[in-house]
Amino acid sequence: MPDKSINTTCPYCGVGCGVRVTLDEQGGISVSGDPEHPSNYGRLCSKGAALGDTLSMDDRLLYPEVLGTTTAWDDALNFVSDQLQSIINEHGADSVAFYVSGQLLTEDYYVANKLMKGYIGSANIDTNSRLCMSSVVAAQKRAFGTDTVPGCYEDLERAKLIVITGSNTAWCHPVLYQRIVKAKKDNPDLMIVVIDPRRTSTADIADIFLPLKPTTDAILFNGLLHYLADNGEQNSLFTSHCTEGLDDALNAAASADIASVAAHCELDASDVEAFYRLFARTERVVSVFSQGINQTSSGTDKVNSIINCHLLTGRIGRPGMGPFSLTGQPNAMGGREVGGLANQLAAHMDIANPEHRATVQTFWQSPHIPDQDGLKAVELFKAIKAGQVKAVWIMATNPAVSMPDNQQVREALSECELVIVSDCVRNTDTSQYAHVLLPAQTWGEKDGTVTSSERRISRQRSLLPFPGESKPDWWIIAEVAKRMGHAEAFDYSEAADIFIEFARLSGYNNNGQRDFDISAYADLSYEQYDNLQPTQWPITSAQPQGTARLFADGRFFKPGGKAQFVTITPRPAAVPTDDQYPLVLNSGRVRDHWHTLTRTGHSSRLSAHISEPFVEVHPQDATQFGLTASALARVSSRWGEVIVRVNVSDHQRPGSVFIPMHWNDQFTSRACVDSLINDATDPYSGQPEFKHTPVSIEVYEPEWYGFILSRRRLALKNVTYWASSKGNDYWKYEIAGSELPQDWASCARSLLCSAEQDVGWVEYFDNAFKRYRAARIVNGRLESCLFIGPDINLPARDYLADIFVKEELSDKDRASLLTGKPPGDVEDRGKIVCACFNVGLNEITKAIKEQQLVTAEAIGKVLKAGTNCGSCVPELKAILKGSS
Ligand SMILES: Nc1nc2c(c(=O)[nH]1)N[C@H]1C(S)=C(S)[C@@H](COP(=O)(O)OP(=O)(O)OC[C@H]3O[C@@H](n4cnc5c(=O)[nH]c(N)nc54)[C@H](O)[C@@H]3O)O[C@H]1N2
Ligand SMILES: Nc1nc2c(c(=O)[nH]1)N[C@H]1C(S)=C(S)[C@@H](COP(=O)(O)OP(=O)(O)OC[C@H]3O[C@@H](n4cnc5c(=O)[nH]c(N)nc54)[C@H](O)[C@@H]3O)O[C@H]1N2
Ligand code: SF4
Ligand SMILES: [Mo]
Repeated sequence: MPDKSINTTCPYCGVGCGVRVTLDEQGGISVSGDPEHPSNYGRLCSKGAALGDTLSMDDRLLYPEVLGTTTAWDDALNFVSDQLQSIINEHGADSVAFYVSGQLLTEDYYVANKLMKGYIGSANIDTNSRLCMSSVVAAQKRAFGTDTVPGCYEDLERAKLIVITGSNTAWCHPVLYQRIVKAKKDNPDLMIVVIDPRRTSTADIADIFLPLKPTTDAILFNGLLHYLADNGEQNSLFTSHCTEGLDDALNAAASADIASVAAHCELDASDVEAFYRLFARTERVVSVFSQGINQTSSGTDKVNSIINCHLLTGRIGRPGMGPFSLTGQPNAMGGREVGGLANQLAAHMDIANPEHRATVQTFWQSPHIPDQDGLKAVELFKAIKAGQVKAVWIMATNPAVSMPDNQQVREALSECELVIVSDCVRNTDTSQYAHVLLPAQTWGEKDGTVTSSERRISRQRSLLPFPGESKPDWWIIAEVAKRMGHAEAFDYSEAADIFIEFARLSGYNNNGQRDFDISAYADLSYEQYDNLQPTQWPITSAQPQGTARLFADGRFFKPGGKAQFVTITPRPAAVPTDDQYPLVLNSGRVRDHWHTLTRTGHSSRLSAHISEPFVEVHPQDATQFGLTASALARVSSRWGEVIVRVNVSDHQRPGSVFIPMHWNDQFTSRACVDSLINDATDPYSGQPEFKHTPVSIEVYEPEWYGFILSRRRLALKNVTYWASSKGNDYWKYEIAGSELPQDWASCARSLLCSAEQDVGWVEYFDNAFKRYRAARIVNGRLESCLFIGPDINLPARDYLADIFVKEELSDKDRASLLTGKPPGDVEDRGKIVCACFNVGLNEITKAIKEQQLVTAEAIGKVLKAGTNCGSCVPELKAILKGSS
């Protein structure tokens, strides 16, 4: 069999990169960027490049389980449909709910929404996009009358100014960041403004960096609106013909002069003015934004404050300009298209609109269509806790980790009568609460479509045979629907059937009233669906090649066709800091991990960059709270507490700390940041305030520190802190304990092996200095090792990784296991910076020093670091700065 190449789409972020997967004769797989895909033209970031590593993951959910027992599909599906139906019969349709995800494919999402809204007859389907994009949805609908991103990626290359607000593009949308970096290289006049309380890697390319006080963005953009109007930048032709509400919006911004903005946002007035001047004099400006804007309790207003500035200047719908919401998940946009939120109907129609309700119901010929919004995510879990919602079906999301105040979510799930979880992974924090587990196919197996941040619909294609009895999500939902008595409406044999039905609905009764229209696909054959090329909606008979930009004609989708200025009165965060909780907790992502680690946590390559949860604090705060780098800290809020490693960095604002969102109970003892996060939400969108919770911080001082490397995954006892990460041939555990054990030898045995495996030990004790080292060598190979000490000064971990690879240990290796020092001829690589080529910090600093390297390119030439996906280039530059 010759090599076979399949084009598909990356399952991680909303950039939606095209991926080319080559399967060789031996069943091997290689992954590269699809050079023809218009999202990435061949590029991939570290996560996309490592997709091959996550294909044969451990811990897959392979068979349905009901009440803890593996069952046949038929029994599991009958159980689910019977239970749902009996709860509905007894308590009504609103007593059941679906909680779904922007990681479902459009086809899965459409079927879930159809079952809940049209056939069960409730609007209780909400999605993790509530946590992610809902403020943008609400804001775009307020401004444009439709949830539409007007522009496209090419605008980033055609812009003269890119304003990046609340987006760590370098780490979260890395391929777009690379496109911006290239655009700036090609056109040094391209100016970049980065607005973020933290100095992230994205700020590396900023001409102006504004580290504003958290949550004050609406003040900054109200000030910009005022400045633009004052300085004659209003596009009067556009505002008078194409917009409404300008006067009120301007009145509300009247007091936002530069001095007061600078004072409120805690910025230098000269920097604010420089930003305003640049925006005023640059016609082609794109305003990119993401969760720093969306995830606050005033997120919807913040988005509108940005859009207002584009409406005032008429900078929308034309090349190189416009507000640009970056979508988070691979199908955050597709989910909105099919009406996956509790206040929407399919194909961009609204529950609140009677004509839309009639259109959808008639098209579906369904028994029901809700006329009231369903419960939004945070309300939904509260309603479960209150016993109002008695059954929930969770698909492709991990709410026990990712919801704010997740302790409440866990309690709600533990008290819920029926919890059904469809996932591809067996053990997640959420699956612990499931009565029914349904094994879903995942990326590489499933087949369908996703829509990227620029409205581009791309195919995810199946490449591999699926493992065990896993099934596509749409199939699982349709089978339950059939058993609930709706066989005809859910009679799909392929994903294509669903997509075609959806395409027909998008054109049904449309007549140009809804911009989401993909009716050109209404009559696709299976073959055409298979070959679908990445295309931006609307895709109609008039524009079968798709549409790069909307609103160029100044026509919007509000009644009367005009865009709406929204009057913005900036609001502070819902819960202010106080003496007890004086610091602002900010949370978000790291470069190489994806959300709750269910996939990237199993890749050693992706775990090398940052392998442990941390809290990042400014040096000033570190001094004030007595924290030292690499020690452990307890961070507490009114909602919970975590124990995490301390990073000290002047990239933080004083008074603010940052903890990543990824770590959870499968990987750590107590580091789930959402246990700290308040559950305040935005009043328009229901999106939670993940970026602002008051916290306190204190040193966490255990009696001992240590780490373990082990070939097997361990269930650790007798430690108060642990954080695990995947290495090449082992799992690494950073550990700490609050009590010294009576006897280290027996403690080590209880940590590392069962009684019958108790062989092969070599050990070293130094009781006076509370040091203990041990290794188990089985059949000549290192099976596990454990290093304990009284403080954080433990041996380097990285050289030990190389010992794990060896089939036979040398005397030197054995000695080094007990001395805790690399064998004389081995150097410690240091913390991994480049995940693609496994290049560590020590190697980089050494090369910089010895070879007098002054650019990231030069480091790349010598060590290859940064030359594949480029995601580490901002860090290489930071290292260069630090070593100059
Ligand atoms: N590596 C990686 N990439 C991802 C993901 C992942 O898990 N890992 N997830 C994907 C998903 S679903 C999403 S939604 C996106 C998110 O992408 P981003 O929104 O870029 O990522 P975050 O890290 O959540 O937050 C962005 C920035 O907002 C800043 N911020 C906090 N408060 C404020 C504020 O008040 N004002 C301003 N202006 N900024 C503020 C934070 O400091 C942070 O740097 O990433 C996508 N891409
Ligand atoms: N503190 C804090 N919390 C946050 C955020 C933050 O910035 N700060 N960001 C929020 C945002 S923007 C988001 S998007 C959420 C993300 O949070 P989640 O959606 O909870 O995170 P994931 O780990 O992506 O969960 C996806 C789940 O689906 C499974 N899965 C993968 N593929 C498939 C499939 O094909 N089918 C099925 N059925 N299952 C599959 C995975 O194994 C995993 O269990 O987190 C939110 N929570
Ligand atoms: S930027 Fe990276 S994670 Fe996002 S779609 Fe592209 S390859 Fe995937
Ligand atoms: Mo997201």
